[in-house]
Amino acid sequence: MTRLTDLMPGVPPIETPYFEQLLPELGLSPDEAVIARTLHERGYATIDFPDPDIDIRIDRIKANLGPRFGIDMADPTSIKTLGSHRIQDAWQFDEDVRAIATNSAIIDLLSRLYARPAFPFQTLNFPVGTQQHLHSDSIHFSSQPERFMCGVWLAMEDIHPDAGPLAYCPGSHRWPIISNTMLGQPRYGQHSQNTQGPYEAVWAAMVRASGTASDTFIARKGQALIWMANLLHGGSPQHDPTLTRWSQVTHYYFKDCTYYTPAFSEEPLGRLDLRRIVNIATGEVEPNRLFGEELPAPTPPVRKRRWPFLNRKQADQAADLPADFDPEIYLHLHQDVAANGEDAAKHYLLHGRVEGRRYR
Ligand SMILES: O=C(O)CCC(=O)C(=O)O
Ligand SMILES: [Fe+2]
Repeated sequence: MTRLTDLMPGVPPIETPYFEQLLPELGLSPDEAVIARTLHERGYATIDFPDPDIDIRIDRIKANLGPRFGIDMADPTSIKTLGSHRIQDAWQFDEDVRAIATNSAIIDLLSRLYARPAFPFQTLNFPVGTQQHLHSDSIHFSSQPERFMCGVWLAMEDIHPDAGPLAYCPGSHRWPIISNTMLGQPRYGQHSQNTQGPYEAVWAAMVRASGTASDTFIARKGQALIWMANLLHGGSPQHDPTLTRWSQVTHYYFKDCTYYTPAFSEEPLGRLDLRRIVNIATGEVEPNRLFGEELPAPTPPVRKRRWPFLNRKQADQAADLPADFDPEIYLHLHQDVAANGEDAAKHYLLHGRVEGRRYR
């Protein structure tokens, strides 16, 4: 008999309408089945991060990344919200960030929940709350087939309710994935600073219409929350600016998909803003695949046009500039770069990012 899991390999088992019936096929322990059911029904699940060394890792990460944020962590009365608020892909220079992202128990669990091998592709480290608008990651990094993406948010300290805890809207993973087609806005190739701005009013309207109250994750240090591709989440307002809210988010994709940014795509016209995804566990690029066929690698022209100072190889390897990157602030923060008369964006793309330099 055909396994239910094989009926639609292009839908994650935990997102299928016949989830309960296929659950026994996933090879989960009773505890894992509870996680699967919670994900299916609510779009998120909390776990204790499965790493006996997690406390030591957290201490080392804070010691390594702390000074890069330009925040006075030692003084409990200092304002923590003024400095830089995130470091993307610190796994490139911090072994503990990388170890958390590549935790084998997490990868193994996700791989069984999604019936495809999972791999981490991006890390974000935050010392304070993000106060980000409720959003779905689906517009930033999605896949074809869709929904093969999830986030794992790790609390790196006990989270205070006034520190702007992670917020999320239970059940919203089942709401429509909003696309440019729905919004009637062509946006292919138009990378803008405000990627998710055009979608925020729609998400807010859906939340109001559903009557769903968002919840916050008042986590203990070492607890983690898994969110599914389309779950609305964000950072709640930080009421006490002297508090920190240390966390690490790792985003995972699954093998044999096409990885792209829907915010800058027009899917029905075949215009996908393909991503060049590096698997953190192997350091290798994961090819974009669909129906077993490999799609051509994303062409650098968009990047080359945006950054004419990069040669082809550099443009291929460069990540995106952070949406809130401001060249003036960057040069102000890094007098050595300014003194050499270097271009701020070029320096950041080629060196600053990997060195974990602040940019705001
Ligand atoms: O930590 C937060 O406040 C939200 C982070 C987030 O939205 C993300 O990493 O996708
Ligand atoms: Fe997000």
